[in-house]
Amino acid sequence: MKLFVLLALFGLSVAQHNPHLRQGRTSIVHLFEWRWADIAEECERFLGPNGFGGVQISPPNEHIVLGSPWRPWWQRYQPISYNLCSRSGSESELRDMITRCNNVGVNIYVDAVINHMCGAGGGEGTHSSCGSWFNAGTKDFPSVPYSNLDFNDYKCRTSSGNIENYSDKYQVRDCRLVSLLDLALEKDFVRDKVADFMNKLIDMGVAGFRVDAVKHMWPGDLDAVSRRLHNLNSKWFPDDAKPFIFQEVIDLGGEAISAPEYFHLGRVTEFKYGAKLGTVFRKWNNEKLCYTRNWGEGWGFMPNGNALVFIDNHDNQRGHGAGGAAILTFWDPRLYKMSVGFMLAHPYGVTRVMSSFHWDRHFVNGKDQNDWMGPPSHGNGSTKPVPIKPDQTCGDGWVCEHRWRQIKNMVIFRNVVNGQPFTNWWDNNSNQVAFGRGNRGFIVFNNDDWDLNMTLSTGLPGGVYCDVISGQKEGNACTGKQIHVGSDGRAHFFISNKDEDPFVAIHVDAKL
Ligand code: QV4
Ligand code: CA
Repeated sequence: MKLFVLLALFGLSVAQHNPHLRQGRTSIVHLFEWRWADIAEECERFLGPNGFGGVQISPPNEHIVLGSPWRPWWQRYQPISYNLCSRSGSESELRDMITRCNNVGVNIYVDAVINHMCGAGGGEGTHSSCGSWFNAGTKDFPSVPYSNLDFNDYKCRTSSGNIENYSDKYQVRDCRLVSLLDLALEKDFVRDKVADFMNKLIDMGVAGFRVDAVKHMWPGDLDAVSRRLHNLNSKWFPDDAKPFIFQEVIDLGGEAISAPEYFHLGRVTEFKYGAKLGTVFRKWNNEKLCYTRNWGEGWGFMPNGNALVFIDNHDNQRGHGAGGAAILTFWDPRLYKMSVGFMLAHPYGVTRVMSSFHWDRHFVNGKDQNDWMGPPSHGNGSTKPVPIKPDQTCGDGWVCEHRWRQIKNMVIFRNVVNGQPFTNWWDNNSNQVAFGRGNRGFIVFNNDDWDLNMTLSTGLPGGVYCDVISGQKEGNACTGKQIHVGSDGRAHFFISNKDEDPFVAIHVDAKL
């Protein structure tokens, strides 16, 4: 009987670790600050056809609107209500996007901000994305409705009311994160409101949630919310499918709260991944690419089945959150493409690709003064659409890393090698490495300051393959390097350290 209960609990929790990706798809892309109308188009014209599995969207609920024309991107992390109108669009646009993306096999994951409402200094009025009245001073949010009874201040013991010390877990969970009004998730009323919000989205067809600021909430409270959640909409998902939950917990070690406290509730963001891989590709701290032979759990990362991995996110690409200067971003395109390629080729974790907008970086004493800048916008503060140029890249300040040929092709690579083991490792004791994924794909990196010139065992069937980094297979032609794999599975690779992208990737779907 006990065993049965244990198994049942285990089954329940494991369900929330499954992203329910469809048709052999494997990766999620974060379309940071995109409008719903643009995401719907992108699902149909690009993400669906190129094998992307899902989109993490920016918070869809009503948020504070700050200044004119200031409007920092982070205003969306200050909820005013759970009405579904935001900087990205209206509820009907949101619903249309979810339907259209689902219909082409692309899942939607919602960024759920449920730890807090707006900052204590957010004032009074209707400066909110749906125009709802609120008063941050008296903690009144009538369109939820929350009142001052629904916040944690009575439990917080710091004099400022803010989190002052991350080695005190009570502060971290019961006090205000940078003054954000902290919700009393121990109350059934608050749990019900949060679950209603998430259930509305589940019923609309989303596949799960990136839960914001999870370190700042008690696992027991999250469990109570999670038990209230509906199964996914059976129009697109299997019966009894639970929403995929991935929790933002920054755990680089050394704090009172650690990632394993949340493993039973869903996956957890593995922030060590990008911080370490950035250090390796930058060759800082005497790191070398050859040390990644045991990449994953061997590097002290969380168990594979718990991890959601990424090179950078919307915080640490601009100095917020964790990871510091080691984090690679689109600002360092050569190393960035290599590290994203490495991540997508490697079997560890559920992978998330970042898609950003440009902003005017302006460093003073090492700090970017413009780390607040919001998405490309019109004069009235509304977000600009994402125009697609004839060469398929994006215009108007949208970076669209996910459309870069090398990254898009590695998303496809991951689908092609899905389920295959990590095989045929080779390294030169320095920064040249290669590995395969069973008999489906093979990748070679040269991050040394000299050429790579080697014959390697690929594990692939003999034939001519098109490198999907320097080009790609188009019809029966190859626009990049061609790699000849012998009947013994061996192939010769030459990668100059001066190549635009000093890595090569081949897979069975790019065989000529
Ligand atoms: C400031 C001061 C406070 C002061 C207050 C007075 O810092 O000490 O009390 O003014 O009014 C913004 C401002 C911040 C301001 C705050 C409240 O940057 O200076 O406080 O608003 O007005 C994003 C941004 C934050 C932003 C927040 C809310 O990164 O800068 O704060 O949105 O708009 C930790 C957490 C982790 C978190 C990470 C950034 O453990 O959970 O920090 N990451 C997530 C999101 C992130 C988001 C939040 C959490 C909050 O990924 O984007 O913060 O929802 O590591
Ligand atoms: Ca809290």
